[in-house]
Amino acid sequence: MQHASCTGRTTPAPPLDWMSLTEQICDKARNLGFDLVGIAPAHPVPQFSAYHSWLSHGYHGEMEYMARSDRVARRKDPNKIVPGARSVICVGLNYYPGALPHNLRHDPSRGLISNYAWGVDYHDLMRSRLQELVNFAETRIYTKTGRKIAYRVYVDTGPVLERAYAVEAGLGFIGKNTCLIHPQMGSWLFLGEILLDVELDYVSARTPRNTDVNCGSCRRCLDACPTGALIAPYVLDARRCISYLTIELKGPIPHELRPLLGNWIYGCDICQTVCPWQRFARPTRERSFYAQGTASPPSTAEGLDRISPVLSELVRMNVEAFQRQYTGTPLHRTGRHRLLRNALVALGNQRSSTTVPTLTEALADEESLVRGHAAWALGQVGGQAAQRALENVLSTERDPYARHEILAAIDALA
Ligand code: B12
Ligand code: SF4
Ligand code: SF4
Repeated sequence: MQHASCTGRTTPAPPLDWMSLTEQICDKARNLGFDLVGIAPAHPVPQFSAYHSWLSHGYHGEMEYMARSDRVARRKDPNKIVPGARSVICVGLNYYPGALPHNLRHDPSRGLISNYAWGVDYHDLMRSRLQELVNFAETRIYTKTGRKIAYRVYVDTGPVLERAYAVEAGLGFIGKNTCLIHPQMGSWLFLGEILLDVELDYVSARTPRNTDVNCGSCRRCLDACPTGALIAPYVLDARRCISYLTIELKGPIPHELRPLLGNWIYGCDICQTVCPWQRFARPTRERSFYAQGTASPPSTAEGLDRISPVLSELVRMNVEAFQRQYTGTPLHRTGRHRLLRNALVALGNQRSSTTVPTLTEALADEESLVRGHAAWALGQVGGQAAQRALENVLSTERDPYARHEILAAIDALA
């Protein structure tokens, strides 16, 4: 296995002890199961201006945490997070759980869930391992110097441009799909960091192995994105991205984008699946990233139903069933109502009259978001039964949003 770590120094060599400490940290990270590890100086990254421009165009949509001024300042300068920050230990963890069997991948009656979400939620898993890594470093530094260190551990949710630091640490390059790609592993990688106020032996981001490779003239991801969210190479308008629409967006999914979602109900893998660098991807050693009860490739019926659920069964799921099925996985974050919202869009896109009874039931759901999307789906399916179901609930529906959807669907059928 290739590690983008502990090679090719560009900064003046620090004292020998720190060099060996760096090597020990890298070894420990690998022993903890991380596939990639590297160290970047805790300087502002050159990509900060790209992030700034991204915000100024409003591409972050409703992700206000991306634009809060205190967060922006921290993304610009890690010293605002850890005063005196000198190093960023960056790790990558392969999450590839194998491919979905072909018949399920192409079955429109089932929903598609991004492969990063098939198993356990990566946030806690990676954070606790990074904590173990920093405990290890802290003990060694304290033994050598008697000094306590200041640090922060982040996985995804912190105010850090994770991909940019991963590049600086030599973990890979940024593709036109905006993902961090490792030339020997592809991009099915989670990232995490430790910011600390200790100057380690920085691993060069610019090792020959990683700078000689990039996307070249390829643009498969841009051409394959169903919603046109990759508006230019390296620029993603999150407001159009299926991942944002199905996971981050709290309210209704914009009408004009619903037909473009196909049967994706949680996240989207298209711009990565089409990428030629993914031919190097190998299934992860981390068993907990496989769907419960499955091996790679996923095999048991229970596991398959969880990662590729039958849509009409999913929209009948009550809160208890949702908790049973998805607690501990990333899907739990969206809550039942948003997962059902997404599934109803997928059912609308399926346009099958066999789904009318299920959609009619969903018109009585306790959540107006669900009722509204059920109405839209009935409008897409069409036919007399769908029309009758919509007209029947119009007199009793009191929620303004759901009423609006019902009226729009009736109009569409007229
Ligand atoms: C907000 C967010 C999203 C948003 C916006 C994504 C985006 N591309 O901006 C949404 C909800 C859409 C999203 C989707 C996904 N996300 Co997300 N997301 C984040 C988050 C929290 C912040 C990303 C961010 O800062 N965006 C702002 C843009 C401007 O920054 P950027 O994405 O880093 O883009 C850089 C490049 O574009 C580069 N750049 C810009 N111009 C140019 C020009 C050139 C020539 C070059 C070389 C580079 C370059 O500079 C930018 C700044 O660093 C990070 C975690 C974190 N704290 O960083 C995870 C993160 C990026 N997401 C991750 C994942 C796994 C996903 C999904 C795959 C999940 C899924 N399957 O649905 C998709 C992938 C979609 C995609 N193509 O990006 C991983 C990515 C791992 C990797 N290998 O890259 C991260 C790092 C989380 C983690 N800790 O593992 N995500
Ligand atoms: S995740 Fe899907 S919708 Fe988002 S940019 Fe990639 S292909 Fe487009
Ligand atoms: S699909 Fe092509 S353009 Fe897109 S990230 Fe992969 S190599 Fe780059």
